[in-house]
Amino acid sequence: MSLVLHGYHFSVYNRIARLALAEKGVAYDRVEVNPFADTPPEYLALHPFGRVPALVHDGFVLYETGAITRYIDRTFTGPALQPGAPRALARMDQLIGVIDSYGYWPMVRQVFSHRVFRSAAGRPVDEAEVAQGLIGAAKVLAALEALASEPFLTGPELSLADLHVGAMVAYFTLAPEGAAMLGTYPRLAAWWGKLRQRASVAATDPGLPPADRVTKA
Ligand SMILES: N[C@@H](CCC(=O)N[C@@H](CS)C(=O)NCC(=O)O)C(=O)O
Repeated sequence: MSLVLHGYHFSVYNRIARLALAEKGVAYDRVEVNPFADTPPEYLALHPFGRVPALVHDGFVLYETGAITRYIDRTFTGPALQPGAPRALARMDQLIGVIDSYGYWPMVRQVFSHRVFRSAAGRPVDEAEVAQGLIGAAKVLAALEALASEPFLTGPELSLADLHVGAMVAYFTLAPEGAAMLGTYPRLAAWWGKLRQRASVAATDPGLPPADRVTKA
């Protein structure tokens, strides 16, 4: 069996796919692709939009992280990462949709990228982007707080929603303003306090770039 995840080390979406593979206990190979640099034509043949990640399983090519994680869950043995009950499953899909559509940009590309990643890489930080990101993030966290179950976002068991939202929250809370904001949402703060202790979260931690690297997250 051949299973290869093509992705960028610092990509939050790449981490989501890695979290799903780690939680299922699946072994795989990785190919590093930086979508912010010159994307090689071989990669564009896998992903016409040039984003990461893409998964190749015995010749079957799949891109879009939500499709990848659902495929991983359905294909491999290990704990189920999607609830069976229709409403819990709908909530999982909704939470993933909310964080993709409304959370990724303000939480990751504005707050994390500028406050944390750029500053670690020694690149200029745009304070207006951080400020705008925090406004957008507050609306997203309020929505997630209202939708979240306990102890996991969709109920008693870990689901793909925890991994999808968790990867974004991991980056967001590396910014001091992000950590402070999450702390004002008790349900999310308690959820993240437990989720962050999982072995999969530690195993997929991308760290931060060294100061002289010119890269984007
Ligand atoms: N809808 C895509 C989004 C993936 C995505 O945006 N990945 C980022 C890295 S975190 C990327 O490739 N960005 C490159 C760019 O914006 O040009 C998915 O779910 O996989």
